[in-house]
Amino acid sequence: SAFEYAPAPESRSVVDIAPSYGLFIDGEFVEAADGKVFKTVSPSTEEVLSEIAQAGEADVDRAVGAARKAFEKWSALPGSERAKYLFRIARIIQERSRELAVLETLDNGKPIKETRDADLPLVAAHFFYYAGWADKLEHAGFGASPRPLGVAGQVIPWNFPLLMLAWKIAPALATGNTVVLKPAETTPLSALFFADVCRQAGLPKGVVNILPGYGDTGAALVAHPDVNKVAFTGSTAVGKEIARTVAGTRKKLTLELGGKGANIVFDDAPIDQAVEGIVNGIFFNQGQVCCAGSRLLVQESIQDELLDSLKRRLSTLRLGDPLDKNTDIGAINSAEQLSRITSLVEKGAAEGAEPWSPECELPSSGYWFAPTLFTNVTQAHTIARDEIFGPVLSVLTFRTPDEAVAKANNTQYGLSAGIWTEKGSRILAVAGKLRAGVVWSNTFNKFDPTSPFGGYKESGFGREGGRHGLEAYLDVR
Ligand code: TXE
Repeated sequence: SAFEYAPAPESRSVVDIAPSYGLFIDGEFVEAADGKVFKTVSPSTEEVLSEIAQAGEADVDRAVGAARKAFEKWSALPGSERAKYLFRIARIIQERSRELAVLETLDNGKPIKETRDADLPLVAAHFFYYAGWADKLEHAGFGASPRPLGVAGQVIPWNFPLLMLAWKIAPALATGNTVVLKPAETTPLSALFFADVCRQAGLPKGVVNILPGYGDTGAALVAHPDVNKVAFTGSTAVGKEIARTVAGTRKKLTLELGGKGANIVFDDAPIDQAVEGIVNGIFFNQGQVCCAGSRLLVQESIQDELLDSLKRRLSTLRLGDPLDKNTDIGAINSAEQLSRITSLVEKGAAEGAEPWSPECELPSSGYWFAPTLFTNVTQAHTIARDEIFGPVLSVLTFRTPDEAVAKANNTQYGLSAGIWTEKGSRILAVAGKLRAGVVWSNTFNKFDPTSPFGGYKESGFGREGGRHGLEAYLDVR
């Protein structure tokens, strides 16, 4: 079958994973005050990778205290001095990117090809980019000398553990804020490794604190009275809960939540290029991407041709060991996520949509889901409305550009969209009508630290990345 290939695994021995890790508070790795720990497993094998200290309320209080104390000196440094630390962090990440890529792949389950070629280069790029802003804030359009907010409480998800950390920490530090960050419970390792990078860079104690834990740790951080700024990426349900907690306080809030991106393919699109974009849009990171192109809107006249090409392409994807450099589809991050995907796919079939998957053998241990596409999907179907956050594509059709726009916008979300056509005028006309924070044309899932990213409607508010990403961490003066 297309799924047989000669494995060439990246060696996991390039990274040292300790049997246990502490919380990172005030420049030191420490145990949780109540001694609690949890395990992190490799989703591709279910092997326990390490035992992690689990932060409770007392630890949140201690970390926020350390960040508050560090804020006085850190915010008073000239921007050019803060820049030096950020440049140093960026360079260390580059130097240690092989270790970090393997670690991220082990803890998350995504293919090494992605951590090596997408996650890690983007992580370093974010630190370089925001290092460059640190001494130019008075030229950023936020007044003559904009002020940092104080202590930032940041809660991140598991789909891009280190990249989400970079999106949150780089702008916070560049603007003179200090940070307490809670990584997701299934992927704490790269954040703890980053703590070590901070030490290596000589970052002053308390400027960055890392508190692994579950949702209750995140909730305690968000609610802490001495946190001035809350930044969250995760589910829309938790985002709303956080918004309720923050309401009535003076904390500044940014939320980056779910999505149901439409990839719109017109009849004049370059088909091969579009097929690559569709595959990248929904199967990159097993579809566990907030801006995934999870709905394909194809112009009716080319539906058959496009679906034939797409199926042929899907039959060549290789699913398996994420450390294998040839692997295209890795493991789903957790048993919980796998069961969420499975139940939505079952619902899709029960409601009358037609599933199709390439022939593909799933490994016997770990969390796996075969690439799936659904045809005969209508807008009323659950799989056309709910975020699946897995390798599942729902195919809908349209006849006119107006119908495409109406269908693309027919969602509670508003994060991303893609347009495939040779006509520049059509790109501009359609993009202007799409209610999505990011619109790609003739490409998909392209990221760059210079571009702001964020959503409309239930996809959240505020922007991360680019000059706009600074705004979330500054008070205008
Ligand atoms: O998200 P949660 P989950 C979507 C996606 C996925 C679904 C559920 O559809 O299927 O959400 O994923 C922390 N206060 N996205 O359950 O629970 C939690 O510990 C403060 C889209 O993993 O939102 C983790 O660190 N924090 C998304 C983080 O929030 C809380 C990425 C995200 O977990 C908390 C992830 C609370 N009450 C999931 N409860 C995206 N936008 O990219 C949990 N957390």
